[in-house]
Amino acid sequence: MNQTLNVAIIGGGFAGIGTAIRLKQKGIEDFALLERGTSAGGTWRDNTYPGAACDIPSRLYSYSFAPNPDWSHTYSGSAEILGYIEHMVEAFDLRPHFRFGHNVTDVRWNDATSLWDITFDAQPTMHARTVVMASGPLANVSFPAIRGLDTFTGHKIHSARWDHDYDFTDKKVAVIGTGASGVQIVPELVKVAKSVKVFQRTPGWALPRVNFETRQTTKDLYRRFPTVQTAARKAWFWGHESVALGVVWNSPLTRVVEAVGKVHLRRQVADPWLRRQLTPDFRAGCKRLLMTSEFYPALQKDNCTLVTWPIATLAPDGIRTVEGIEHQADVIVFATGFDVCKTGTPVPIRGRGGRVLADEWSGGAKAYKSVSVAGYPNMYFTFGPNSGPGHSSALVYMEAQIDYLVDAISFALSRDVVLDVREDRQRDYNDDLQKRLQHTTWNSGCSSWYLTEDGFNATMFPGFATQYVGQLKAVDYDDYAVSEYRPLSRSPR
Ligand code: N01
Repeated sequence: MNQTLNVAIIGGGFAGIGTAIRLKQKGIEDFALLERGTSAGGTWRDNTYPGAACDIPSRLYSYSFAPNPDWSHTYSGSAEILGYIEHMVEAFDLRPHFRFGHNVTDVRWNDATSLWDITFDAQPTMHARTVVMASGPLANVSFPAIRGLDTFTGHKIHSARWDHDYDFTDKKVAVIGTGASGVQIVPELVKVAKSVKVFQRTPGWALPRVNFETRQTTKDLYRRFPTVQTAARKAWFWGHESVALGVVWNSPLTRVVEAVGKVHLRRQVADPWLRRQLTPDFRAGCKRLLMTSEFYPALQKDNCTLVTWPIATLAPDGIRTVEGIEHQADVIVFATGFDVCKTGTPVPIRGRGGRVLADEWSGGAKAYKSVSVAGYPNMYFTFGPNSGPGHSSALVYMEAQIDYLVDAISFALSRDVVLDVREDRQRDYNDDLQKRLQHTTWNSGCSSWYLTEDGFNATMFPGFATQYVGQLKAVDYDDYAVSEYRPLSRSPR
């Protein structure tokens, strides 16, 4: 096997697969998808908890270059999304490019060879002219730093590593966390468990999610007339753009979003005390909005209890809250989110002259247009710093990144050059970005996985999706230092 690749893509989830498809469509075939797991799918392979679904409509949570007329519902479940991903792998013949069981441990630029050296825990080192970091922000699960975590003798399950062998029937279940995952899991567990206690630290803003089944006639229409499907996607796109003014920016329209949330709560929860416990005390959008019509009704089932006392410690038989009550549990479900890398890098990355990206990002990650980082030539990030949408589909943003980086890769390969984004362009871009972030809901005073402990926002893009996509429409090579690729200076191996 050729161990010096034109492109190494790290991660075989949505971003890696999208990159692979676009590379192939540009005629670039010498690439590998380096995946630590044993199958494709990334977060949608890992998140198989009951009720797992996307809270963005499937028409928009899919690639425009791989439209799927067969989405069964407005919002699809995780199995269907994984099926879509697997279908892309087959339809675009990506399987030969996959290297499963390749757990990257180090990525290092070699100044002498102008190549990236990629090392693994159990595979020989590879070399690549280009690296695309597509490992995703939500890959590593996070167990909270709760006292006594190891003392609990019952079963522990994390939302993103579901144990499908565990039978919840007639069990006493505790769920910690009421974020996007928690609100999807609880309605499913109350259907089978004896009791479900939901431990909520911070109530979030929830908006209704109305999920319609797609009729066969609609699917047929989309198949026969793809432009109709494109139009439907555009309609969803602009629908989401229209809510950005209230969700992205801390503006008078944020009050309108909050009013919708309050009406939703009032319509679904009659008990004023429960309503009060579920009422957020931060601006809507600051944390990710919860799209659910099932969570509040589930909490009011006879076998479900909301616990809002802070957790003091886990005990052998359950969870003890600070007022001294011990809540017995057979199993604890941790819907406590992910270990999101905002101040380091998912794997050690060394650039020109041995510079270490984790050190440069120790105060918060920064990149140029979220895709390139100065000093790390021919390396591109998907879902890189400040590329998160608060109001639209991550895949819309990802598609823009992919098209941009594939253009840059194609340019560099065809002209035998190395592209390194200019430090001044990156600095100016980030100075402006951070100023704009001050006016957003995310920076309006709540804690979320979007911010570092110091409150630095390295995650979200402060604008419309149209602006994000627009800035990546074309690569401006003036933004990059372009140098000759000198393969002859390659050191002997
Ligand atoms: O994780 P989260 P998630 N004691 O970090 C609580 C994506 N996603 O897995 O808010 C008690 O949002 C924590 O409480 P608090 C999406 O991007 C997408 O739910 O920090 N509680 C919170 O309630 C999302 O943003 C879909 O006070 C503790 C919860 O655990 C991202 O994944 C579906 C605690 C963690 O919420 C993460 O969502 C699902 C402690 N010590 C997920 N520590 C789609 O539909 C944490 N918590 C696309």
